[in-house]
Amino acid sequence: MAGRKGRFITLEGGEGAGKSTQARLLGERLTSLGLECVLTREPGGSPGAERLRRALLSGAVAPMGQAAEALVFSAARIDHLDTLIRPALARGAWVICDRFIDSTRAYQGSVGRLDPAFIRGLEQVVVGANWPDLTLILDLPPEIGLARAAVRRGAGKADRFEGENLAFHEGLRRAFLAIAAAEPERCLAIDATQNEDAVARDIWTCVDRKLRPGRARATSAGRPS
Ligand code: Z5A
Repeated sequence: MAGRKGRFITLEGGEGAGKSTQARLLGERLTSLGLECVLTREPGGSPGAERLRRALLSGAVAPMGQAAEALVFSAARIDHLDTLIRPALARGAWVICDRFIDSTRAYQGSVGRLDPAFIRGLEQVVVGANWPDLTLILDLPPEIGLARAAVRRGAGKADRFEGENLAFHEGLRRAFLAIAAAEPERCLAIDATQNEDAVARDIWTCVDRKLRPGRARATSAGRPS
């Protein structure tokens, strides 16, 4: 992307896979190297997109159909890219985003059965040149992820997606693994059944090998201010 000095990392996977936990741990590690790190999420991440998140997760958009839902996720993404992600990358920050465009491919595309040409069109229009440098797909059997999410939720109500059946979540797992297999340069599947520390270690190995954050720090420290 023109004017991009920072790095863009996304975390993807099913419900309760540990994306938010690992985004936080990775952010702490990058910050400890002296890098500016922006932690964000989708749907949401900017005030406008957070308003659309509430509508999407409440289930208010679902009756309008899969295509309408994909368009609302896209509207949220446009605002998020315009107001948060692109400016952060332009000033050299490392952006870590909990879910991004691959969630649209998996949820609305593969499982929602939207026409792949429609999904590709959204990717071109909404994401354009702003593809992640690295996408980490946290993989685990959906029963484990749903059980983790249920413990965390306690007596709270399941949202629009948490309430779907096991076959839906198994389809998602296959969809994310297919994305990882199709785009090995950008994506890596991580075994998310391990404990938090072991998952964080695998993620760091991958980030270090591909994006060399230590070298980025040395380069920016040597740059004239
Ligand atoms: N969606 C879509 O359809 N299309 C799109 O384009 C986009 C999204 C962008 C957003 O939900 C929903 O929107 C999402 C897809 C859809 N649907 N769902 N379901 P969300 O943001 O509210 O929820 P989520 O993205 O699924 O994340 P989550 O449920 O918050 O899970 P997580 O971030 O992967 O996990 P976590 O919060 O880090 O951990 C969950 C619990 O497990 C917690 O208590 C942790 O302490 C525990 N945990 C974490 N790691 C471990 C390990 N390694 N071992 C044991 N326990 C662990």
